[in-house]
Amino acid sequence: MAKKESKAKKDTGKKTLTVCEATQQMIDLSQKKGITTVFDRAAAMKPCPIGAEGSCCKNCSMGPCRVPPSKKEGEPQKVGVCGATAETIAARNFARMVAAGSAAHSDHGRGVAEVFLLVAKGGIPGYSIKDVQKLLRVGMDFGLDVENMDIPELAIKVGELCVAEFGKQEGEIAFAKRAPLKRQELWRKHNMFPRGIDREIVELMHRTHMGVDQDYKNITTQAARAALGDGWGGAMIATELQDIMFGTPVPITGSINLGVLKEDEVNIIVHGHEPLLSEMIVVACQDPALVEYAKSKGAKGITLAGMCCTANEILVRHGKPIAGNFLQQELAIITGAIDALVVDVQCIMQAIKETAQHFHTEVITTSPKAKIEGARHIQFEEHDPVNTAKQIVRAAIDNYPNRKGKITIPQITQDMVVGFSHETINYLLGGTFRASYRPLNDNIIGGRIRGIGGVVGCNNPRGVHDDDHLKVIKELIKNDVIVLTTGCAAMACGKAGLLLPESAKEYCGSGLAEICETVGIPPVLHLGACVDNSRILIAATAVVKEGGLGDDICDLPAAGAAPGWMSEKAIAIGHYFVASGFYTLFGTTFPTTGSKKYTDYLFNGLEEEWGGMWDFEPDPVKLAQKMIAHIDKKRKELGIDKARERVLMDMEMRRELDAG
Ligand code: BF8
Repeated sequence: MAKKESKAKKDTGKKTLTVCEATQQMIDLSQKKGITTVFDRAAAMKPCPIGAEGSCCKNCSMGPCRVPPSKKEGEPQKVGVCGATAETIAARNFARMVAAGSAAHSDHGRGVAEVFLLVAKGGIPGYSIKDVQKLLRVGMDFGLDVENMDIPELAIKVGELCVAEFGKQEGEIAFAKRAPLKRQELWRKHNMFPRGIDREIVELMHRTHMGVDQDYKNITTQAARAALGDGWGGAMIATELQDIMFGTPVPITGSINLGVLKEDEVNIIVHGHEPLLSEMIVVACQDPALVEYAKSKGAKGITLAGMCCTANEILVRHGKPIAGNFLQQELAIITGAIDALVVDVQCIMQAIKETAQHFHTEVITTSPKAKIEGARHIQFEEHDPVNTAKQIVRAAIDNYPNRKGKITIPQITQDMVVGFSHETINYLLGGTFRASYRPLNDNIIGGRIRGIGGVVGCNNPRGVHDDDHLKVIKELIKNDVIVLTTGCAAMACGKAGLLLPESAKEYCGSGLAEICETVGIPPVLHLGACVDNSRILIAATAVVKEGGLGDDICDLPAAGAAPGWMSEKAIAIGHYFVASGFYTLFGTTFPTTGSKKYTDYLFNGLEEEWGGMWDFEPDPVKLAQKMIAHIDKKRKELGIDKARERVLMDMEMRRELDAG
């Protein structure tokens, strides 16, 4: 194995950009070569302060109107030309982020559902039904008589029902009925139970059009309905059907960071989000004929690595290595070793095409929804994914002899254990003989585990790459909070060694360390890609249903965070977490601070109405401490705070006890 990830770069007087040594090496190289990256562009372009705080309305051509907070005492707060108040404008901007984020996940889910239906009808070579147990469970959730249906018939029915969830006009989306009953009642009471996935997004866009909904609370409620349609709808459909087609993840080892690339092999990176094509590229890269073809071009073989959430998908199901997270996409090209950078949708910087001009790298777009000017387009043909995948792999191999200049791959990788689906957590943290959440609940009640933290989301060059995630998570596990992670946050943990069981000894409080040692799990559980935040909703619901920790998600000693968020999808996820009852903190920046009234509503007002609420804390350690304070508040409300006091022993005390 190559050299392990080490601590942050030493202070050289320059602003620290990353705590990932491989990333730092490539930033240095990019600067030496005069190639601009996201880090340079972020330094050169400061965020627009009015836009950043949600105080700019550009929803009609009477504006754009700017309504920043009044600077002087007594100065009246500005309103838009139409009279829209700062809180209405902030709410509209926020809601439109929710709409876009929900649309992104849900369109991913729709694509998966459509392909699933074709597979169920027997129409696509290469795909199959791998997890029959999950298919049966999903069928039951739709109220189907699964006992009297054969598997092909059931799969077709499930496919049809999932596709229909997107365009449904009335009723309630099916998977939201998996939530605790009390939560469902609350959604009904507040008129935020999603009817159909698309409908809620369309209605949200309508309501935020000029001159429609002008009540910030009402806008926020519809934003919740759209976001819940994402978390308990589009994203959950994506997760469930991907699991059924490609297999539900189980713990598997993998490795991460730019060092997974190989100088003497054809290197293909799959970057983006939807696993439909990447699953087939995994297969194509193992095709003996293509491996031979690669050798005929002088390469020793083919290395396939992932980037961003596609990386999480092929990692958790196939153990394929991850080249890096969001902020490493241009840096991978700068190694000079990428023969094809294959992208589909979401989180793909347009800059990769420009960066690739300096090297031989071929940027290949594959989705009709996401083309890049100047990039080669090989369309993913869902009726024939095997051939599309082979065509792409062949293109990468053909490009291998075109490499020019020196190859510079940072010799840094880190091993990790990933693939903790809800089903696996149920099994591992549950009973040896019968899978259940009982032992997990008992350990929370007994205080060995103080609570559950969900730490997810992006990298943002406005902060220090990976640093916020790691500081938050280390503070949580030090205080016995077990962490569930997804997306680029999960990759930050992987690079830092937090996804290894051994890390428990080094970083955890005594209670959590004991559990991790006994069960043999890392203190930070990698649950997958961003659509797999739906797994956190399911896990939280399972904890509620197991009993002893309240009867709704908002009763749990749990909290969520996205310390380095940047995308609209993150806002959608945050809003469905809040509407599902979680206290949810974002770092870096918060998009409504231009309106104190609106921000107060999100941070304080919502708790009374929904049980969950938003918060913002740019300091990662303080952010973690706020999560812990919330967890302790919930422990107190549940009457289990005393239990924890009895087990509050640090490592020193344990050693003394052992010695005594
Ligand atoms: O969906 S964490 S930067 S890769 S948006 Fe994007 Fe953010 Fe990464 Fe995955 Ni999620």
